[in-house]
Order: sequence, then C-alpha cells, then structure tokens
Amino acid sequence: MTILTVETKPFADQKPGTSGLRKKVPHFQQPHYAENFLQAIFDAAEVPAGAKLVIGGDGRYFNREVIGRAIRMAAANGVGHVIVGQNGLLSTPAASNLIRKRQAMGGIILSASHNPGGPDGDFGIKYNVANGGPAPETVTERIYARTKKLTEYKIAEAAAPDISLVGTTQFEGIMVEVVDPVADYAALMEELFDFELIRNAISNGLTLCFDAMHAITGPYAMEILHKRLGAPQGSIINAVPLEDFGGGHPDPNVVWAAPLVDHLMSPHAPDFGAASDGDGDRNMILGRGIVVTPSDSLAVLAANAHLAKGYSAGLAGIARSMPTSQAADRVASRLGVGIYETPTGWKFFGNLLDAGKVTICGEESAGTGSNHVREKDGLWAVLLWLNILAARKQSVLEIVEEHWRDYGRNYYQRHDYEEVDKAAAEELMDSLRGRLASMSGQRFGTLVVSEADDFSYMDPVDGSLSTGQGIRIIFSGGSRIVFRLSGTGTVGATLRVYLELYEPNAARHNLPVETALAELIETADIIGEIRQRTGREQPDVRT
Ligand code: G16
Repeated sequence: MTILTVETKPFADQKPGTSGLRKKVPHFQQPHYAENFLQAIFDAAEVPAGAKLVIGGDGRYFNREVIGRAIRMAAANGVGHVIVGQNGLLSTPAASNLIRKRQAMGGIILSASHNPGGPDGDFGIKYNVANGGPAPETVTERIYARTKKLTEYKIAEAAAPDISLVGTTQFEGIMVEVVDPVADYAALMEELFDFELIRNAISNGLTLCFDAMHAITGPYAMEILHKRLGAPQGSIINAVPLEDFGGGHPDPNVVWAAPLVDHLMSPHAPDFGAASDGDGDRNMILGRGIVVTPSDSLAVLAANAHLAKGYSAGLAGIARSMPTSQAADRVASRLGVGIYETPTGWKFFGNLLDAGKVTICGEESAGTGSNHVREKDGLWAVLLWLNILAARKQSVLEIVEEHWRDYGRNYYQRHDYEEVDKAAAEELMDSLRGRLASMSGQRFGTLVVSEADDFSYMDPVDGSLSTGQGIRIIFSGGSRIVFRLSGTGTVGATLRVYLELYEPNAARHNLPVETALAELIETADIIGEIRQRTGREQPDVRT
C-alpha cells in the first residue's frame, strides 16, 4: 500500500460539541478539514494494529465523500478490518450495535443528526468507542488536543473502494466488509420485543403512521414495521433516504414534523404515530389526539418496560439528562430502583449502562434508549411503545392519562431561541451565573426560589467531573427553570429554556401546557432577561 503523508495546519475550531464535530457542509469541504479531524480521532484512539472499525452515516450530503476518505485513512492508520454499511448507510443505533456485536475498537459515524442536510446544510463526524457509545469527554478532549497540533495526516493513495455491494473485499491490504445496514439491528429488535404480539395487534386493527422524514430510518422501518410486523406499506411515510432530506429538517418535533402531528389530530388519525430523525436515534411519539412529550414517554416506557420480553426481569435503574422532566424519577422511586441525573449528552449514560446501574435512559431532546446499545434509539422507542400498546390493549391517550393519574403530571416545555448572537447568549448565561448565589429565597409571583446552581456532575463510575452544564433554578414545590446553551447548533448560539411544573391534582391534568406553565414562562424571561438580551419576543421553537 502506498501511504501518503499529507502536510496540513491545525484548525482552531474542531472542539467536539454535545455529539461530535458539527459544521456547515462548506466548512467541512475546506481542504484537509475533515481529514484533520479524522486523523485526530485515529491518534487519540491509539489504534491497536489490525483493529476492527465500524464506519457509517446517515446518508446526508457529503457522506459518501468522507466515508471514502475515512476508509483510506483507516487503512493508512493501522486499522485491519473496516465494517461499513452498504452505500455508507448506518443509523446511529445500528452502528452502536455493530461496534458491540463485532467487538470493534470503535466507530466513525457521519451525521449531523436532526440538523438539515444538503450542500448548504450541516455535516458532522462523531467517534464512538468500543462499548458502542459516544466517546466520553476524556477521549473528546484528547481528540481536540490533537486537532490543535496536527501538522500532517496519513491516507492511502488508492481510490476509495466500492461499497455499493454487500460482501468482503481487500483494500490496500486491509479487509473492507460491506454489510446490510438493517439485518443485525432488526435481529436485535426481535430479541427484545414480542413481534408476534405486535403483529397480531396490527392484523387485528392497530393502525400506525411512521414518518422517516426522508432520513436513515426509512429502510429500517420498511424491514421491521412493514415486512416483519405487517404494517401496510403506506403506514411508513417519507421512507426513502435523501441526501438533503427532501429539503426538510429531519427533527421529529411538533414544528418539523407538523404534517404528522396534524394527521394524528385529525378525524382519520391512526392509533399510533411516530417519527425519527436524520440518523435514527431520536423519536417522537404520538397517539390519536396526543403528542407525548419525550419526558413523559421516558416515564411511561420505564413504568411499562416489563411488558416486553427483553425487560421482563425489570429495570436496574433509570437515567435522565438534567433538563429532562422529573417524571421518570417518580417511576424509579415506585420501582425502588436508582435514578441518575446526568448532563445533556448521551455519552454520560455510557458508564452507568456499562456498570449495570441503569437499564433505560432518556433525554428531553427526543432521545430514549436502553442497555441494548450505547446510543439513543428511535425505532427501539417506537417498538417498545407498540409492544406496550399491544400488551395493554389501550390507546396512547388512555395509557398516558392513566400514568398521570397514578404519578401526577409533570407539565413540561422547552423554548429554543435559535441563531442568537453568541456573545449576547454567553453574557446572558454569565449574568445568571453571577446572580446564583443571591437567588435562593427570592420570590417571583407565587414562585419562591429554593435552590439555584450551575449543574455539575460527578460520574459515579469513574469519578470524572463535568462542570458548567446548565443553570438550574428550582422553586419550592419542585417546579424548575433550566437555562443552557445548545452544544449541537452550527450558527450563533441556541439558548434553551426548559420549564417544568409538577401537578399532582388529576383535576388539573388537562390544561393547555402553556396555561399551566404561564407563570414559569414569564418568570424565565424576568430572571433570564431573555427579551432584553436577545432582542427576541418569542422562542423560535417550543417543544
Ligand atoms: C445530541 C446528543 C443528545 C443531546 C442533544 C441535544 O443529540 O446526542 O444527548 O440531548 O444532542 O443537545 P443540545 O441541547 O446540546 O443541542 P443528537 O440527536 O443531535 O445527536
């Protein structure tokens, strides 16, 4: 093999965010930009000679190009065996599964998740480690440190191999194995869920609509929901993955999946609706007449998981990210299992899952998953819901309302202010930080601050400390306002404001969310000085 050693200069902006490095496509297209980051990954990973590496992506624009380069660089950096999805496609959870199942050293996942794609859209590169999960902060810090020092990278001179056919080929002395992206993942789902029960429920009239948003889950949903579970083909919409997601925004929420929401609210609604995002790790769950918030979905799934065969032995514990509502905490307490509150980012669940402390994890950002892989998993959540619906023979609405009656309702909403001036957003956060110490005891209308802090997390498994993870303002009675800046945006800053109110009284469980949260919303603006500092009257997205 001829290995080229290419001279390069460090880029100053390759610090991985909440989930890898995300930038606009033209930014990634600068000469050497992607190669530098890939080389930093290989250096930080200290590739054992002949190691196995999984490579795949969500099929967005520029994927093919970077996958070719990644394979050529893997060959030049000591990898002995590359496992790549056919045509470079792998959903994030499927990649996580392959890493684990094939005992790979890790995986390179090319995706910008729910961010839009296309020539002017977003692109991203993420490294997952041997447990199948996103690299922990110790590793992302090492990657970042390397990006600041790189002067060269190594790449095989040969043109990238053809990855359009399933099978194994030799490429420059290493093995390149092209796999069916769906097969192993579908087999894993069959181990966890009662396919026969779900198939029977569907053949007896349970109707559904799954929106793949022209992203990666189309082929997975066709194989699992249509072929194996018998949902009519028409129940899977936008099923063909497109490089630009059909011009859409593959983010499964009420704004970007509005047609699906409208359908579920219409008189012809199916019983169950769901959507997933660009790379297949997020989910949105709906029933006829109801959108289930991700926080409620986590709580309901945790409370009912024992109904699926993969979880019939019960849960070891539950983990949620800090801004996620505390609905799951009540389930954990009822089950008598541990509850863990982590910073935003799936990577923080990895140690808890590996140590067997938790079985189910979830985040308000439409992510739920379990110990079956080390990523959140959109279709997994859909299948667990279907399993529960089939077992309980109730509607989504009935199940959620019963859950609220049983545990109380955590009213919840997240307000996003997108593309805010970065400096203004940082000043807003700094100002809040500066006032934290004096906040306790302050009264805002009927709300009295009982605690205010900048969230930090000590990993109970490896003792690592993560600080500055979001401002929490907790009021007596348990209501909360959380302020944090997104770590996944690519333009300016995205300010996220998370609002939560606990309502034990069942007579007050059917208020419009914004009515229930009105006082908190107003208080968030007063405490955060949002209007004044961002110039925004309203959030861009409420989820
Ligand atoms: C990523 C992370 C999630 C996180 C989400 C939102 O999701 O994997 O753990 O909750 O970003 O992060 P932020 O609030 O910083 O934008 P994904 O689906 O984009 O990979």
